Amino acid sequence: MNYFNPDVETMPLDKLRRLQDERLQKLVAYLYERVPFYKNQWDEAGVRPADIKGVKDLPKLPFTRKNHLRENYPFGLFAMPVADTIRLHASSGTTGKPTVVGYSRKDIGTFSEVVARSLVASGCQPGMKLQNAYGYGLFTGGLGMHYGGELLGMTVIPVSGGMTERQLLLLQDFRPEVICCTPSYAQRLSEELAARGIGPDSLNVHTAILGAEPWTEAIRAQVEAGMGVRAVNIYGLSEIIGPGVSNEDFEERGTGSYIWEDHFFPEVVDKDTGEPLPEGKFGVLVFTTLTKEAMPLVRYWTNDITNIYYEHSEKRTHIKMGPIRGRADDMLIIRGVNLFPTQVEDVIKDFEQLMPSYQLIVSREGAMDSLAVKVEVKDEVLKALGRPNLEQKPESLPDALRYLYGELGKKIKERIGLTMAVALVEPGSIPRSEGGKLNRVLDLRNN
Ligand code: DLL
Repeated sequence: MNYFNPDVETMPLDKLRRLQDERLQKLVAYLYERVPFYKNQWDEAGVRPADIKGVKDLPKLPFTRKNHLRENYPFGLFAMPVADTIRLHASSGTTGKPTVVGYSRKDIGTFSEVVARSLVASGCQPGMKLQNAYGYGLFTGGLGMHYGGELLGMTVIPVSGGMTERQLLLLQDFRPEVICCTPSYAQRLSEELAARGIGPDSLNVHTAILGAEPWTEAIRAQVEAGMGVRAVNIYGLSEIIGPGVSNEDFEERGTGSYIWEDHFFPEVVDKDTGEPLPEGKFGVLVFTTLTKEAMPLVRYWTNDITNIYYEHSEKRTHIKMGPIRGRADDMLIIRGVNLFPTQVEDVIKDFEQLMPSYQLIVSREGAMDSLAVKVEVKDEVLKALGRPNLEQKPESLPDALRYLYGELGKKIKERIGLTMAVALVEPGSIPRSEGGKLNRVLDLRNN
């Protein structure tokens, strides 16, 4: 099958717009009646539900932000009694209380369908086995992919995250065609396969569906070669539903992920002013859930930075989003320069001697923030140089590595505008994913 829901996925845009407009009108009336938070917020902004005729009127409504969820913890934004929901999930915030989301039976149906659409876009078919290495539990990744896989008619292997030995055993013995996990964990698995001399040809897996954290083309190349797969992006967030808000098509890899916009209406807005930005421009991604019942969100400020465009949407009519450049709240401000970790990753990927594994270390000396990047040198490069000890001073290293030190620092300065201390390290020495999301920034400033 080419599509899980061909009618919707290829619906002409004018028809799709009408569907979104109708759904949005119903949604605002529903929320105004049921959720005091929205009533108060919209009254204050002087907007009545009747003013919202369609998605073009969305900018009249205020944003909903993470702190609104926190202030209404745990169930204050629910639009139905908790007793009528059939599942709760939560995402662990970096600080304090988790963000809680609830699902009605219809919401779980929607969740399963958008994941099933995402799986087909990724290249899955009924009958294939899916090794699900996203964590099961309050995190939406595990159960979200599980239900979508079952709906599609795949055979789901609910292994959950981590447990590398077991993942490798199942990959070899159960011979799944598809695996899903975080990109950092797929990197880890690729490296473990290589370390054990398990060639990707000896496995049956041809597709890896990666998401839950930012990743890059360099990581795609590493995982595709290391596991012998096509690596496809899946994006989502708990507040909106979980995984399956958008997904790449396996034949259009690298051109963006289709947003299932009949359910999740996207906008991209300026991160400082909140003004809607024209198609293609980078800003904060904002979603309105058009069909959710238990906890719909209107203009939810995701904090994720990306762009959206209809260009390159060949197989479906829905809009695409580019890769997430970073989160507005992950943005480091170092000596006045805004920096997303992925910008450093972009520089690193231009050096074929380096692995796409890196760590940024932020520290403070006196009043000055300082930044260092640790990056791994490829094993074959070190081997060719007779395995120099990387702990010695850069000046005493072989020319090729001294040159690398200099060039990397120079390119970072040129492209990002920051001076960064560089440390080249042995492959495997930077922390790897234990199965979940990996944090590539070590911020020592508050210690
Ligand atoms: O990470 C849902 C998910 C599970 C998506 C499995 C994909 C696969 P949360 O834990 O609420 O939900 O985290 C959501 O993770 O706002 C992004 O910052 C980031 N994120 C998710 N997918 C991607 C991706 C799940 N493909 C937050 N690329 C989001 C970049 C991603 N960042």
